Amino acid sequence: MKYLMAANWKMYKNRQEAQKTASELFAKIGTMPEDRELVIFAPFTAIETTAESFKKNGQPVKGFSVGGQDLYPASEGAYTGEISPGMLIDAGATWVLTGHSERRAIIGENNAFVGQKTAFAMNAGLKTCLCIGETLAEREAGKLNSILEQQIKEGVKDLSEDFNPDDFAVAYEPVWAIGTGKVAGVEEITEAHNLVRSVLIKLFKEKGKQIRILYGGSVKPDNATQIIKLDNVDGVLVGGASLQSESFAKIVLA
Ligand code: G2H
Repeated sequence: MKYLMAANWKMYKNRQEAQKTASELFAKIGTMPEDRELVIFAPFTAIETTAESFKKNGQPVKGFSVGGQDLYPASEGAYTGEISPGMLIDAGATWVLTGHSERRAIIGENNAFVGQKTAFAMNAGLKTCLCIGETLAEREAGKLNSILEQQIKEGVKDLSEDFNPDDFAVAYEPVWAIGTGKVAGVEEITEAHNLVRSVLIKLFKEKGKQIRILYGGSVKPDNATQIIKLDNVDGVLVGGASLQSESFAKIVLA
């Protein structure tokens, strides 16, 4: 299983900025170490230029991928403002995020809709990273386990039986640790990731052991090494610290 080192650029970077950061990252990392791979979840308008920045002699380079931050679960149609998996693929994306907490909180996406998106993306041939995580209020009310279990179950409920576990990942991002500078402690991360793993095994048996579980929430160059060493942490999803090539290159190589 390769570590998945993912950047979520959120609503930052125009095409020129994306091109600059991606090219710098490409140069700083050079050959991607065999035990890991990188994906940049870029804004829609910057997917193509980011994917182009990861090419050598016009060919995509192993270990460097680009994804979209969301999709609409339909191939095409009258869905003003939305984007289809085919459009993301056409722009150069091979991955997509579903259920990021900012979409759940700001746009109001619920588990059922996130589940529809996840299955639709996978069926359309996009590798998919389903994001889950509890709010501080949910954690304090002792609902950590039930919230995560529910988010996973509904998030994967329509996945077809024969999906490839390399093409699917779950990102655990405690909402209280996102962009706040508060990192979950080693014990909190371990507890949550073990729980996610046990739910995945319950749902998918052997295959559940091969699905990558990423940690997200204020990951920085100085805590990345400690975090990816933990059991059942198979990568990271990085927001703020992925915007500069310097800090994200350090994380990718942590
Ligand atoms: C969580 C994370 C990236 P940050 O949203 O998905 O952002 O690293 O800024 O906490």
